[in-house]
Amino acid sequence: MTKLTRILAASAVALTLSMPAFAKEFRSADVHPDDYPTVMAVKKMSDIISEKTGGKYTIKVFGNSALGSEKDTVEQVKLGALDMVRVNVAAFNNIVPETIVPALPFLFKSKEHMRKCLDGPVGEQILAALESQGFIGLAFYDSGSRSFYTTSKPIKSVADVKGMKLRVQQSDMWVTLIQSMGGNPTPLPYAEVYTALKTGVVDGAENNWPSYESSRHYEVAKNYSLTEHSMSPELLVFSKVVWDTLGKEEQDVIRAAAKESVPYMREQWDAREAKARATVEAGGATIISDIDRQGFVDAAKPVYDKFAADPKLQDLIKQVQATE
Ligand code: GTR
Repeated sequence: MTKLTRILAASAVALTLSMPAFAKEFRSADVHPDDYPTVMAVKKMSDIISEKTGGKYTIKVFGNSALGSEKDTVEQVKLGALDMVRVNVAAFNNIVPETIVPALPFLFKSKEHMRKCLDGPVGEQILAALESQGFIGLAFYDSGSRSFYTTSKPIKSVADVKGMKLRVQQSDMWVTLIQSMGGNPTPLPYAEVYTALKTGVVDGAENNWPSYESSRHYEVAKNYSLTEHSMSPELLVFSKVVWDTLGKEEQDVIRAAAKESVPYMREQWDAREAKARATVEAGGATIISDIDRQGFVDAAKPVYDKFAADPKLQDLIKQVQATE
């Protein structure tokens, strides 16, 4: 044996001893960059899982839509080609009707109300409903309130929405919401919105502070109208195909780690919301807070009639309304 082969052999032994017998890195997708609260939270979840399994399991997050749009990655998770995904509930609206409930316009009274509902039985029922479609619902993350932003004419009342081309997430509920306000909805993947705004394919879009900021949409659509029309939360799901290959103990560790990442996510979220608002204001965005809110509430009613008439969804809505 030469000196080099002796060194190589010794390091191979050392490596084998320091690694668990079998290591698995789950792959998870996100449309946001590395420093966004949803991505940071899944990385936190990875640390928790790694610690609890002695390094046997970890999660690698592929951010920035690297694995495709939310719609694409949800399909990959269904097939088991991808282990996990963090998306907005909108990506599940057409697949699992229960996920429409927390996205309904003007449903939650406040951030605290939304958190309480999603942390309790309402949240559990929605997560459980995902299973029949091939998904394990692990947790909800915050997504703040969504508001409209436009490239030219600012939105102050429903009348302003009339005839406007507005980008929405790829969900029928969102398409109907914009139609009911008199606008022309354009469903597009998140990664395509910046160019659509810049080239005039759409006149505006809608999102929360951190997305408006991190996507740089504020640079091209400078009028941010505080309509706060939906608190559509984020969802963390695992592939049932992959889940069924895991033992009960491993499943419990994953579930618990997802839940444990929620308070961490919320801390990051609250800080990021404030920071994002300051960044867009400093970057030249105009915040319009003088809004005819009741007009938007009234215009959104047809969405409830069309998407929430099912008794199962009615029951969930009643539970939300009964939550103090
Ligand atoms: C963000 C959300 C993303 C995506 C995006 C969108 O607020 O975090 O998951 O849904 O909105 O509008 O497409």
